[in-house]
Amino acid sequence: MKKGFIFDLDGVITDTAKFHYIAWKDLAMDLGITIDETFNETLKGISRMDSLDKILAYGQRDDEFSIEEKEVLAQKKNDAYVQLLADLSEKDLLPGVHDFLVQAKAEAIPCAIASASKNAPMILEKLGVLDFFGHIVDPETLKKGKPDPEIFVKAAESIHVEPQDAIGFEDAQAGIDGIKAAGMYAVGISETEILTGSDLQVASMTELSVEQLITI
Ligand code: G16
Ligand code: MG
Repeated sequence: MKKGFIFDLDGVITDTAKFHYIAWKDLAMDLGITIDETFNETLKGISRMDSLDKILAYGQRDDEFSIEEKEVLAQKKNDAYVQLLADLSEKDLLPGVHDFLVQAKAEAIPCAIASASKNAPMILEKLGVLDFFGHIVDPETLKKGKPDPEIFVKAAESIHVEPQDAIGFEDAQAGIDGIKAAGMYAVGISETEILTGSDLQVASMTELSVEQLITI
């Protein structure tokens, strides 16, 4: 029997990758670096500063900026990103998510968020689903990002569920690797990518039933 659910945000609950992409692409362009959608795939699930480092390395400008200058660049990207989220609402939930959260609540299964995004609380509020989550792990408290299991272990602790009794939901390979390293059951959600090591993969949450999953 499974007793708790742990969700990634971007790519599982909503698709904010397209907004991250616009904001990073504009910032990169200001720095004379051109990124495309294929490169953007490598930024999914990666923290803000690690994403900036990857972009600077890609443009061979990684040795040119001090930590303070990089903080300014990361802040500039985030300001643009947050502006792009202004109209985010319930209509931006990915298919099947709302129904799944309602089912989990009906079965009294606690839910937590394990996202690298510092904007997660604001995004969940705009999506109208904040109240479904018992806890949102603060990424500032982490020593290591995904694929390290730390964020998933913390999420399980926060809802008082043992890792082996938890199910993690992820759209990125680094996330699936983190869930498995934490000793949890991993559900991969992607229609385009094969998520290696996931215990179950679906194209969208519409294919999932809480009643069936908790008996695993
Ligand atoms: C998300 C995105 C990443 C982003 C990260 C940090 O991760 O996939 O592209 O860089 O959050 O976001 P922020 O700049 O808002 O703190 P996840 O873990 O929800 O897939
Ligand atoms: Mg994700």
